[in-house]
Order: sequence, then structure tokens, then C-alpha cells
Amino acid sequence: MIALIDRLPASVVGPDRVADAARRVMQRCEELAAVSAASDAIQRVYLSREHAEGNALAAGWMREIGMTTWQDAAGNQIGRLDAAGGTGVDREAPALVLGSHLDTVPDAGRYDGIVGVLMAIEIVRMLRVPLHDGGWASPFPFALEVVAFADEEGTRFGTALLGSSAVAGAWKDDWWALTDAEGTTLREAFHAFGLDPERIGEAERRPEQLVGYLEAHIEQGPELDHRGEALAVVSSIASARRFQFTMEGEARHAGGTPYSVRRDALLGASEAALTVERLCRAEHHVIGTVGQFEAFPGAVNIVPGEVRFSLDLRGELDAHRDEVWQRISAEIDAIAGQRGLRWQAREVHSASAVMCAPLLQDVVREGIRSTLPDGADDPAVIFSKAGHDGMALAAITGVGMMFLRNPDGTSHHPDELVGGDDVATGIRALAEAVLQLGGESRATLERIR
Ligand code: HGY
Ligand code: MN
Ligand code: MN
Repeated sequence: MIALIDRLPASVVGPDRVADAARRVMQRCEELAAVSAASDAIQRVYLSREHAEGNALAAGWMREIGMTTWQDAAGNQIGRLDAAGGTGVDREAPALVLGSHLDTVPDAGRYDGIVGVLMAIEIVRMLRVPLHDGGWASPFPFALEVVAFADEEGTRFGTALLGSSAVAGAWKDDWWALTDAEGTTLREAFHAFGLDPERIGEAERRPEQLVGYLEAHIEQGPELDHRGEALAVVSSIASARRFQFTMEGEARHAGGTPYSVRRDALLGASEAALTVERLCRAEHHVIGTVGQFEAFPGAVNIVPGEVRFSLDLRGELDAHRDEVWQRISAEIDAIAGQRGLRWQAREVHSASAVMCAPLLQDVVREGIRSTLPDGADDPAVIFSKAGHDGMALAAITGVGMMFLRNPDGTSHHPDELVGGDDVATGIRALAEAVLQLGGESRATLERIR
């Protein structure tokens, strides 16, 4: 089958053009990597100077291809090409949204989120059509938008998907009191960034304004690398729950306090962390991680009286995740009882598993197929163990994702990698997916969920 993309002029979509686009993506990943709060690491968190600088760079790249750009009321950076109508452009057409996030974890890699935003810009560059007035438009019955989400990771305030939750109309008022490590509230950070908390509702998009959301992202796992394949269709995005634990015992002298009277919070919390690992290892669909762990008062010669630690718990389905959470909390209760400790867990983030829209899975599959030799096996289908903005957007539109090979699956780490060739293959695949979608009837497009 001739791929739709091969019907476009080689001067636009030929291998040289796609290679140019991939080179631009890789080079811009380096540019964005330099926009960091740290001189020796990559860190770009929500409502920071680096967030503003990253948005400004992305806005410039969006405008460069003729997109109208704006920063929404939650700090997401958006670009739009209206749909080419009969006589001009149709400013009311629903949009297919492409993109990912520009924020990072601490000491991040260069590609998590970033590569998806930049690939989206290149796909729009390839598929846009010129207008008589010198502008550009989407050739489809839908507009094309690129969104650089502002806070997918939740690094600064602990609650993830803030930018995409605002777009999905799922903002929670009790988030305003969230504080960062310096004690700055989310509300104060909004004001400092130049955003008005009272206008957060303006970021919301309604289902009828959207055709769907398509995101390219590195796999953040080793499966494609092990399979020797560049791309995969994402079937679903794992559910997530995040907790902040406090384990309390009694701070006592490290020398004079016999073991028989100790209530050592660190040992209780350590047993809890090992329990998470044991229970999750026994489950193939649930993954638990204790990523933060701090003992107080934290002196070498004092038995720790308190430990604060985090739990990141994910499951292919909400039910799997919640059943293991029940078992984890029951065992932690028993550990605390045996050690004379008190514990509490505050849930700071929860997102349900999201099944990717069947039609979007199909067009991503066709897009990947267009990059494979005739007779090749079907593309890999992977459920995402990493969280993504699509978890929030699924509340208002259909979500599709494509994974790129991520050597060793190393991610959330400076050694995170993606190959330029795989980015080129991904650009071609996702462009084909959009072209396939463009050929669907309006009735079909309205049913994407
Ligand atoms: O944590 C995650 O899975 C994502 O990278 N935010
Ligand atoms: Mn991430
Ligand atoms: Mn990500």
C-alpha cells in the first residue's frame, strides 16, 4: 500500500527533508537542555524562569512555521494552524493536538517530553499548506495544534499533570495551597510567573473543540531496544497514585538507648520500602517505587525519630494498583505495630489508567507500518508504565501515543538517549498517522474516544 505521505512532494517529505527535520529536533533538544536551573544538570520546573524561557523558545519555533501562538492560563505553550476552509481559514474547526511536555524531573535527560514537542512542530511543518496571503494552514478538516505542556512531571509541587489537567477542566482548588521545597504556594508561584489564578478556567478546552491528542514519547523502558525496533503503538497508559508517608518513632541517644526500647523510624520505613518491592515484584502489572527518603533529626548519633518517604505506585489497571495498595498498607500497619511506630500516608496524586483510542492506535500503527519493509511483522504494542499528559486529556478527547526506542530504557537520568534515525522514522510515522486521520470522515473524527 502506498503510504499517503509518499503522495506528497519529495521536496517536503522526502528522506532528506525528514533527516533535516530530525537533525533540527536533536539540535533543539540540546538548546532546551541548556535552559536549566542548574549549570551541571537539566532541571526545568513549573512556573520557573526556565519554564518561561523554554516556552519562549518553543513559541518562536511554532511561529517560524506560521502557527498562531499563545501561552494559556496554566502556562502551557500552544501553537495553532487553522484548517484551510473554502475561501480562507476555518477558525472554528476542532483541532488535532500534537505535543508533549517541556518540564523535567531533577537531573533530567534531554528527551523525556521534549522530543515529542519538537517532533510535533516538524510534522506540522511538513503537512501545512500555504495560503494566498502568505500564511499557512492545516490541509485537513481539522486545525493542527502543538501543545508544550507545562507540568507533566509534578517535580516542583508533587502533583503531576497540572498543565494538562487545566486543559482538561480538571483543576482542583485545593492545589493552590500546594507548596514547593521553599514553601512557595502554587498560588504565589502563579502570580510570580505572571499568571492569574482566578483565570485558570480559561485554559479549559471542551471536547467539541478537539479531534484528538497524539503524542510521540521515548519509551522510558527497554522493550523496543530489546526487540530491535524503533517505534511502538501505545495501547494504554498505566494508572498512578503517589503518597507522602510519615513514619514516627522516638529520637533517642544512639549509644545509650538499648535496642529493646528503641522505636527507630528509619528501620520501620526501610522495612516498608522493602515490602513495597516484595509485593510489587510478585505482581506483573504493578510497579512501586520509594524515590524520596529522609530521616529526622538526621544526626549520626541519634536514633531517627521520624522518616518521611514517598511511594509512586502504578498499575496497568486501576484495580491491580488499588489491590496492591491495600496489601502494602496492611503490611506497613503490621510493621509499625511490631516496632511501636505510628505512620500516615497522604495521597498527593492519582490518575486512572487510560486506554488509547482505538482509531488513534490504528493510525499510529499504519504510520509505523509505512516505515517498515513490505511483509514486516506488525509493530510492537506496549502499555506505558510511565505517566503522560494523555492521562489528563483522556477526560475530554481520544488519546494516541507512539513510543520511540530509548536505548537501555534509561530515562529520568542524564544518560537518557534517543537515536536521530529513530526520530526521523518517528517523524515520518506520525506524519503518516496524521494524514490517515485527515482522510477520515467528520463523523468518524467526532467519535474518536
Ligand atoms: O513519572 C512518570 O512516569 C512520567 O515520566 N512523568
Ligand atoms: Mn518523565
Ligand atoms: Mn514524559
